[in-house]
Amino acid sequence: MESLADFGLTEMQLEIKSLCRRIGEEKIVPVREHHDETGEFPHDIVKVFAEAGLFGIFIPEAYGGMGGSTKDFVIAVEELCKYDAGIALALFGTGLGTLPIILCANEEQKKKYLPRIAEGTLAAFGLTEANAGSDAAAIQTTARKDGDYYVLNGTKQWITNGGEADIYTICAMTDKSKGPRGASFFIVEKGAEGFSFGKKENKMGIRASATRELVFQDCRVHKDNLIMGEGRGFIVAMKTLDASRPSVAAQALGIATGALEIAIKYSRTRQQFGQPISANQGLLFLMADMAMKVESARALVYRCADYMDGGAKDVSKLSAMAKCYASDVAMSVTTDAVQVLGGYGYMKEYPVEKMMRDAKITQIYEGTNQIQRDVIGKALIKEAAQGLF
Ligand code: COS
Repeated sequence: MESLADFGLTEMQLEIKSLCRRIGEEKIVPVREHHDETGEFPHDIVKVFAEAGLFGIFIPEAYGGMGGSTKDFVIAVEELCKYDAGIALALFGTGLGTLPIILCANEEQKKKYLPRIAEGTLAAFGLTEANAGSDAAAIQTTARKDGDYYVLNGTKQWITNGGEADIYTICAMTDKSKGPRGASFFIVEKGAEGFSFGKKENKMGIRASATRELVFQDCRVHKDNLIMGEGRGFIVAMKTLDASRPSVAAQALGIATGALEIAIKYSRTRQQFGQPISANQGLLFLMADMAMKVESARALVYRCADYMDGGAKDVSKLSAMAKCYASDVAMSVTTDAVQVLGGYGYMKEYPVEKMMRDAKITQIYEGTNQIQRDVIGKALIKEAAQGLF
């Protein structure tokens, strides 16, 4: 569905959109049910993403990428997620895993890792643990200095692209006594001694995506792979999440748009009482409300991307707003889409029930929507205290 506003998309963004639409229709739609049912990782589609250059969008030109903007990436993610948010997650989960390197790594680290990722090597972000989700500073994984190396011990949980990615950005405590100021970020490669993969999760939605434990048992990581310096890990994590939340917002927006399109098309063809069900005002108004929510979420997500692309540093509030609002919209719109399709909507014959399951995670990961509201609320109080309004 074309948005009422054109949002001033550039030539390049329109090209990205149509490329992703083609990949969605031709490559993703025929296999999405299979991946949803089996939970099999979509290696073939990842290759398609790589060949189309989609991994290069978020990598700066100097390191072999396209040097695309946040908005370029948001548009790609939105479009792909109209078709399957779990499959597309291989791509933007890599974006999340790469952000600590793009935003905070030194020149050597960038030169070593970013060109590989631009070509389609998967990356993953390892922060969460069994007892450290919203309370990100409570992580227990440790990194003990030993000569030129750090020795990592601990287990990361629910890691997107876990087991499939080759490059991992991992948060571990170099000094537990310092709380958030004792955390540090490391780049760890698959195959490193003492690094293995644990339980693979069986999920409600985004089932094509691999979500797995990462296990570190005396895993030695060279000090050259420390990002930014000891004690800066929490800052790396927060900067990364601020920058990546618009991608989750775009994922939610894509899911909502996909479900809305299916609901509208279905309502024109499904006949009851001798007329299409779209002739009933009850459903027509419901779809109008769904469309208003999607349109306003898109305006907020694009506004956030434009703000970030303008070089703004204080992005936490807007990025949290975009993620929180778009994901709440996705949950509500997909639930209503199932309602429009009625009994058919509840069956696997149409993908709206899958979209409803996929939407749920967007309210939970990369910071629950309760955490987003906390971030937004605290930012508002800070602005008031600074006399900004
Ligand atoms: N950017 C840069 N620095 C930030 C920051 C941000 N957005 N938010 C906090 N910080 C800094 C603070 O300035 C503070 O630094 P100093 O110690 O130098 O003063 C430090 O980080 C700790 O901040 P704070 O005390 O606010 O930390 P809290 O433990 O209260 O946590 C929240 C703050 C809840 C916002 C944070 O833990 C969070 O985002 N949690 C959700 C994590 C998440 O998204 N998990 C999902 C898994 S990852 S897919």
